[in-house]
Amino acid sequence: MPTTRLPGKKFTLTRQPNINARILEVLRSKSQTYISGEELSHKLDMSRTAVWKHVNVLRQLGYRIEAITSVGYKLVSSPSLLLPLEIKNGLHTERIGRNIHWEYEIESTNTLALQLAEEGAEEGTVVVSESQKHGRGRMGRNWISQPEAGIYLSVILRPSFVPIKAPCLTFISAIALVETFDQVLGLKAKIKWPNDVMIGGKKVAGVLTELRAEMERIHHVIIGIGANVNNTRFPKDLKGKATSLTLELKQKIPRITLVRALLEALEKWYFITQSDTPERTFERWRELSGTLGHYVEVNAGETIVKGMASHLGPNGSLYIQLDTGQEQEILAGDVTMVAKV
Ligand code: BT5
Repeated sequence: MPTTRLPGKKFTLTRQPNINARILEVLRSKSQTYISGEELSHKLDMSRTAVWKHVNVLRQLGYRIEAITSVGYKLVSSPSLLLPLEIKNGLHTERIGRNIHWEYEIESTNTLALQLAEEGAEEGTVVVSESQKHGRGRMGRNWISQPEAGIYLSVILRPSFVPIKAPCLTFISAIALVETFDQVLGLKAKIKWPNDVMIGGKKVAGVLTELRAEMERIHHVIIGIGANVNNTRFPKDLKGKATSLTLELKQKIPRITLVRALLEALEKWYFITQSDTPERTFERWRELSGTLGHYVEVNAGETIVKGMASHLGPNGSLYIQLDTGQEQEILAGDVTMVAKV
């Protein structure tokens, strides 16, 4: 199926998402047969000309809809883009993803999500894009975003708990990613502190959590997730350090199924952090961790620390047991597994 290319275009469907969703719903309810223009116009309460126009908008977005004069319309296939209509079709969440903002190309989904959050976007709003011009990592680094290959999305949360529980929010995204890869693909990934998702020692996904808070109250949190799904190429400096799901499984991966499962897992863990102690989230993180119990080198900006990654602090920090036997707390940094010499 040819892929729809809409570089730089705003998402036409966001203007009338409900009508287009309804058309798809009716077409999908009779996927084996043609549905007449008359029946469609009756069910959707619009003229046959209006039906035709909407069908054409859907076609521009990559839906293959056959139309035969005097017979009717039939949905043959859907695009592989992460369109809100596709994500929402079969998404079982209460809050996350009720509102989805899609762009073909964007500077950074986190930047737009921050802006929407400032403007009052509702909790659970998702910003998703097929490609990012300046995908952001932590500490001013960048995130390579091959168009239509990976998942680049941000979720706006407005948790009611105190900022001290915020580290849980970083951890739940990595937990949700690992659970999703396992549930959908049977792929076992591990978390590298704080929230890199690794397969066979190579990074497959990363999380950038940005928070706006006062001492007592969180205004909003943006959880930005980047995952390499059908990515086949990486820049030279990432050779041997990055991987993708398709490279691991040697097959094309349905991104939409993954996004749905990811949003569902994220919501499940978000609700757990709301209702339970941080320990429950920390416990799950520890189970999925590939860092704890290993000898590591941590680049913490000014200093390099070597030792055994022993445990997490209550704020999500990493404790390293140095060769001297002393413990050192790391608040932020990059962990590399090394051999003890
Ligand atoms: C992260 O930062 O891993 C967080 C990445 C978050 C990206 C998402 S995409 C959607 C949302 N919108 C954004 O603008 N960002 C979020 P960090 O731990 O700092 O890792 C960055 C480092 O990972 C880079 O310096 C590279 O070394 C490496 N890297 C960059 N792109 C990569 C990729 N596609 N796969 C694996 N490694 C990558």
